[in-house]
Amino acid sequence: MPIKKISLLLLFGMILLCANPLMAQQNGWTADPERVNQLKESRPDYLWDEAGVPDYDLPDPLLKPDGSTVETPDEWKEHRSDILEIFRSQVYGHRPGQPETLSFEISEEKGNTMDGRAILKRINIISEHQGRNHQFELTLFLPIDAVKPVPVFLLMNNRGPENTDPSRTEKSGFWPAEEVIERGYGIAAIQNNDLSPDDTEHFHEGVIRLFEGEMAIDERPADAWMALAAWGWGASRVLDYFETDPDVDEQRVALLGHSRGGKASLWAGAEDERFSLVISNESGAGGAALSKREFGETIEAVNRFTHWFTPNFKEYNGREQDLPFDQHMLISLIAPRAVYVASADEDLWADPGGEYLSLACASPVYNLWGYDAIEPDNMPPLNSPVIHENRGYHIRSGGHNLTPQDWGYFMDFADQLWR
Ligand code: GTR
Repeated sequence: MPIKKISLLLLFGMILLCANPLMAQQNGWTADPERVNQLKESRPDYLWDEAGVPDYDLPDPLLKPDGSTVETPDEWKEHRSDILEIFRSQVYGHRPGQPETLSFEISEEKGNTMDGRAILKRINIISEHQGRNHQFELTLFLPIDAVKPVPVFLLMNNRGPENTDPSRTEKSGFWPAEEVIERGYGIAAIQNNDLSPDDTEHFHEGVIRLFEGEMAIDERPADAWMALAAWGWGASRVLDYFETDPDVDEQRVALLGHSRGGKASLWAGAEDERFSLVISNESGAGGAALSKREFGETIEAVNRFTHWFTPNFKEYNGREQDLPFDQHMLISLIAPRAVYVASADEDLWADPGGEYLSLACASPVYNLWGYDAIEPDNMPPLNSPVIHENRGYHIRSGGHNLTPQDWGYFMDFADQLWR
């Protein structure tokens, strides 16, 4: 869809409710002034100060092109597909569905790992399409003692595979499998690089080539699916597998990603409504953070990773205020399912304030089902998660990372949601 046409579609009305409320908040988290000053000095080309956030208006996610407002979950369904289409064409691209043939092969099964606490399954997820093949691996640990089928946390791993070591020789706080098993949940991981190498030159050499063949190298359309969408496509194929595994409760799967993985998990959660909980950890620009705040990483900055977003998204470099949508609408695509957004205090590049606001500003959509509003001017203090029924948020002290502390909060949220 051409950009002009969408502007007409969505620029009808704006909500001011969400414009710059963080300046007004009294008790919640605010950035450490020393860190702000440091960043202002070391990276003066970016915005680090709440006071510098431009006046911006956010499109009302409930406002329809004819000027009327969505009032019921039923009306939302149709409007939701229009919004989904905008994100497909402008930001993340159109991804395909299942390949012609999809099969699962258990490559290893151990009935007794982690000192007798877990079972391990390693599964090859195999695709065939137009004579081409692709294969990627799923690692899955399930607590032995838990009542089956069991809920599972699935990480889209954007770091090295040693972080999700199936042999448990290496252990990493990025994927604290033993702790998750201890809490009675299953834990799974896939490697983003297996689906689409996280590299400007080679990103098409995974599932994009499976579908597009050599065409995938050039002459791709301006709304082509790119790496972020390809990673999420893989997460959906994992759900296809979960539906066949009687030990896994496919109605209670949490999809989780950190940073670029968090951008991908939000998008995968929008594309595939089978994920009942979507978790974004420090996903920042092009993820949970509102673009129009222009705080920390901008659209132009995140587009230096040319293989993540569609060519169309590059048209918005330096033009945040012209966007006819913003990332709160991405979060609203997850409604009424559960969503959790997490930030870190020192990670101002990812704009914790903007991440919180996206979640808060998706409230009108959650209200359609009677869920309460998250107040935009009420960020919680450090290390104090807030849970609003099916939505959660925390800001952890420390830097850009996914840590056992974050996982602990996610599991506390899942306990409330699922138990
Ligand atoms: C940063 C990038 C972010 C984020 C991050 C990551 O350098 O600017 O958008 O995705 O990398 O994935 O670790």
